[in-house]
Amino acid sequence: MSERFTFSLVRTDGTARTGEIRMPRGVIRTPAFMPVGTAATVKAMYPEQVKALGADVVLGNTYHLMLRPGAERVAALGGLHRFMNWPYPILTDSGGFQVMSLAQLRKIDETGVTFQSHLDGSTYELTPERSIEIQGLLGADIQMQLDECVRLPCSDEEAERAMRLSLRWAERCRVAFGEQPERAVFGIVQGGAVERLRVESARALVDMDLKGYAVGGLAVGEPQNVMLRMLDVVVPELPANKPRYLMGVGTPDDIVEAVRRGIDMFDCVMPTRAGRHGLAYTRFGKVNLRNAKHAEDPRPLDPDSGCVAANTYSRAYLHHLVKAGEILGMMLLTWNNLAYYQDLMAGLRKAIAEGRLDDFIAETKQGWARGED
Ligand code: PRF
Repeated sequence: MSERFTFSLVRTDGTARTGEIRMPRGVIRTPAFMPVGTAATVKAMYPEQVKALGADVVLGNTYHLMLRPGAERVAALGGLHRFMNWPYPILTDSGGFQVMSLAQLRKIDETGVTFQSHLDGSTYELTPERSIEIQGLLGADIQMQLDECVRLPCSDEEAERAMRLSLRWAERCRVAFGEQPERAVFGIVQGGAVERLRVESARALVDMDLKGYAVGGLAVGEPQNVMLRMLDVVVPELPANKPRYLMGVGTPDDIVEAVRRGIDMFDCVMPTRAGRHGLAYTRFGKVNLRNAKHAEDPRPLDPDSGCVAANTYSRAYLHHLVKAGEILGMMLLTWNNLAYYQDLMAGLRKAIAEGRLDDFIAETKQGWARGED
């Protein structure tokens, strides 16, 4: 049974939309949050658990997997889906962003980026063509163009140089990807915090007729209002009939505000990383389980959650596990956090379908502000 990669809108509510991305390995209900599975694992979670929470897609990383265990080895073992026992859609990031944040001795030029592995110092080269080749070897259903993301704040000249390089790399990725009806390669809008650069980047990518568009280079040090202003400028340039992905975002508040502005897909390490550092996301805001005030608190994180990690275990027990550095503490808090993020996305999809997104967001924010003590 082969099915082409398609996106269909189910309903809109203002600028926000809910829809479905279809491909042979499954359907992604949007707006979607993609748990991050950098090294072929969503850290501290079983794949079965990730799926049961309602995640339709996970993210993998070209950079990490090319270094270890290596893309050719994963391909020889039947691809990333089989390797990690996640038979559903996988999106892979292209590697450029991770090279810039993790690798040593990076050199970026027209050809691509050369860098030394953060694992053993050996030298690698990542070109747009090699990035697409690796993502193909992994078997990623949605592949990302190689791009250059600059940290903010930066000069307009620097933002423009990186944006134009990213456009040339987008075209090389499009050619390298070729015709693959069952899969997609997405372009990435860059341009720093400069509105005219963002518009130019979006228009040039739209001219390439890619199957989806990401907004990159945001949530890299700028205040939230700057990020949201860039979305207000970029989203109207993107075609309504293709998915839009805001990369590396974000907090629950960032997500609801981006959904309001028409973003369909998100990924972020926040729920998984925070879970390994004693932080729980709940309907009533963040709870730091390291805090001594939880030591004798018999209440669960959220008795009304459908997630066992949230509705069963006491805060006192979670506090103990975190203080004792027990693995189960990380597992339960990661589980709770991904459940919270997936429930939030389900709530957003339902609210859009019912035409009451603004009310849903207002109620959600009231819960965060209320706290619970
Ligand atoms: N480009 C790529 N991956 C990314 C980003 C980007 O700009 C970001 C920025 N928030 C996160 N992940 N390729």
